[in-house]
Amino acid sequence: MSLTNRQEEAIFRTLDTFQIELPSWAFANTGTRFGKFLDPSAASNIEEKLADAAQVNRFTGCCPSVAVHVLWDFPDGVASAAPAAQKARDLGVRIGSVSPNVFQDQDYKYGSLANPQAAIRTRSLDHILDSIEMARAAGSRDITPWFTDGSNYPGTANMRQHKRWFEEGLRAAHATLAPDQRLLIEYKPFEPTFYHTDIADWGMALQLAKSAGPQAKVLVDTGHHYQTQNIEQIVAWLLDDGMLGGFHLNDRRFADDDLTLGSIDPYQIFRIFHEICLYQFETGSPADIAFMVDQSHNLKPKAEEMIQTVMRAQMLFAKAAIVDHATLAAEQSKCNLIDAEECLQSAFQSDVRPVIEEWRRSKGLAANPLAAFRESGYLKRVIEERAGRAQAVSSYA
Ligand code: AFD
Ligand code: MN
Ligand code: MN
Repeated sequence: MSLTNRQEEAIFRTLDTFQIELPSWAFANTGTRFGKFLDPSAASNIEEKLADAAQVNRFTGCCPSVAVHVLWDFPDGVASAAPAAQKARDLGVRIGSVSPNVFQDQDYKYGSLANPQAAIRTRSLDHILDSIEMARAAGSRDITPWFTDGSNYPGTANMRQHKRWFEEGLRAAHATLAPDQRLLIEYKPFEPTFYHTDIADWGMALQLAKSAGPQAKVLVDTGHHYQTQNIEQIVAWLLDDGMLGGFHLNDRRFADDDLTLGSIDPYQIFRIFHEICLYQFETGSPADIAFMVDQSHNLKPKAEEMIQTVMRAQMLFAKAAIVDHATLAAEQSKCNLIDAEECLQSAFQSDVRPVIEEWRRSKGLAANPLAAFRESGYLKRVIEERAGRAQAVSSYA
């Protein structure tokens, strides 16, 4: 069934403003704890990551910013931030969210902001303050810390003390934010700690954000939930509270698998996007949400997988944009359960691809960004340029 004019206009309007941020780490060689298979096209420094991300933006038209990890992308700290930002601008993109890294150094073995040693708590706070400085130097708004603090065995950590250390540390970090910056607090139920994680769910992240200050919000990583959790309900509550800062988007089969968005459960992502479209319909104002991808791929070609992710995100958001909210509300008010569900499902089942392709043509973009990227020869060129640095490894890393 073809779409109505109203639906086509809704898709055009949505795609005109829908932007999604790419993670620098998705373009580099990553892997699992069982090792990694090196990709000859993989980027190995911020310049190459930005170049690859700029190609994804060139063909999709909706990825103007690149999320960075300070230890991996700003090796000289603040001194690296401005040159990286300039390189990004030269490529037609910009540096997006800045992730501190308080989980890799040996010092953080027993935690960062909640480490029993005050000196390490101070060290991790100083790193977060430096990251806020780097974000400012790069012209970035969002600082997105993810903490691995927690414990693996009962009795090995005082969970209330950890809570208080986090309240203290995040309040101190928030105090140094520039007026236009935000601190987006991410949560995750487990991994790499397995008995308790200090910021384990949306409630803890919400409470810590509210205690940190008015520029702190919650970051929802779609892979950071138990299998049966209703993520769209969490999104609805955070939206209603003005506390949803943004997303790390990915899909998962078992845990935080960081798979391609919509590859396992596209209906769930559609329902999340529907809550955002419904909020915007009911409030009449756009939700100020950062859509970021957080995926890392061991097997798929990196830039192609990013284009695939972006195309899927546009498709699922376009489906959410055509839900008939007035009819849905009317059916809900009369408890017409089947009609209400069918109203939502009919949007999800609609094939929005022809209209998206029309929107791309109207923007001077190729109707199929993946095909256009493949025809561009970029991948072949960078494989030649980056040759000689990667051999597949079969042993555990
Ligand atoms: C891992 C963590 C978390 C974090 C990301 C980037 O689980 O999602 O945001 O790495 O640091 O996926
Ligand atoms: Mn994440
Ligand atoms: Mn994750």
